[in-house]
Amino acid sequence: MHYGGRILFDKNGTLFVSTGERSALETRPKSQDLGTGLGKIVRITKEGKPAAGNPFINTAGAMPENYTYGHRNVQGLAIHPETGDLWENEFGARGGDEVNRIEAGKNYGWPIITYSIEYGGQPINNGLTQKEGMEQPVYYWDPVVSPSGMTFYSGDLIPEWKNNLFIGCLSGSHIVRLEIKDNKVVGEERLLTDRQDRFRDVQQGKDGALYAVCDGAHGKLYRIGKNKNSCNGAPAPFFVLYFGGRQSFHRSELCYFCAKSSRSNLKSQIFLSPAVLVLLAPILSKNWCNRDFRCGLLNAPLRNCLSLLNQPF
Ligand SMILES: [Ca+2]
Repeated sequence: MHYGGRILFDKNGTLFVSTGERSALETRPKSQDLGTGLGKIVRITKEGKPAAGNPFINTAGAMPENYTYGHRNVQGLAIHPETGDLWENEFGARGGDEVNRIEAGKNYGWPIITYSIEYGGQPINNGLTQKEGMEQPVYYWDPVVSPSGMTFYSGDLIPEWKNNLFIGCLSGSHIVRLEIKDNKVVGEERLLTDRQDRFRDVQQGKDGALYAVCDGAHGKLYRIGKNKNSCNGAPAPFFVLYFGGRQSFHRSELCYFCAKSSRSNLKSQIFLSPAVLVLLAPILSKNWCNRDFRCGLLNAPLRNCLSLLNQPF
């Protein structure tokens, strides 16, 4: 429980790594202890050394790798494409899942301040939510969504989503889209709420579409792109292709549908066998929806599809 474990390179090749506080009452206070690596975001070189300029390098007793502290379980890291700021999401306990903008050396409060309560219902630290010297979250959820991997959208395929933050959600079973202005969240939409999948990560592909992976016995890879044409009269619908199965297509289903957004206003939904869809793909791509529809996706094992993701290495 609560190992964090998200990693992200910045444009200089410096590595951010998130660590959890292990979810136990006795390890929880370590989030505030700069002498440990629990409940932190650390910043290191490719060789594993503390990165130059780290905020606690000259602090007695502090681990020089530490970059920020007071985190519970950071599952998402992403860099804003315009500001270059690092953002994160982390789990609260019951209530209080957070989105934070990360600044070097700052204390993000756990477990001194939080908008969550214990899973059993008791307050945490007498319900304290604010304290001087500790950062407030940019945004938080109550009830929780269990935020996981996330990315800012910087592609050209869906211009209206530029610089929006997309977060895969586990217990929430959807993808959150956050509109951000002046470092504040000004809008939230929940995508694919009707799929009932646990979204583990969402990343932008080289083609400008978003790709999301789900865990569970029927793990799926979703591709979310924009439909250039109107489908069934729906204005500017989005096109979603997904396939499921246990790392193969033997148990796959393919779903092909158009919707204005993630909401359950599906205009059409057709289930086809993979073989049939491969045959139809060139026709569908030309006449139906998406100029970037790729047959290759359908023939490739899941691991090859994942290699399409544009990981920032
Ligand atoms: Ca916090």
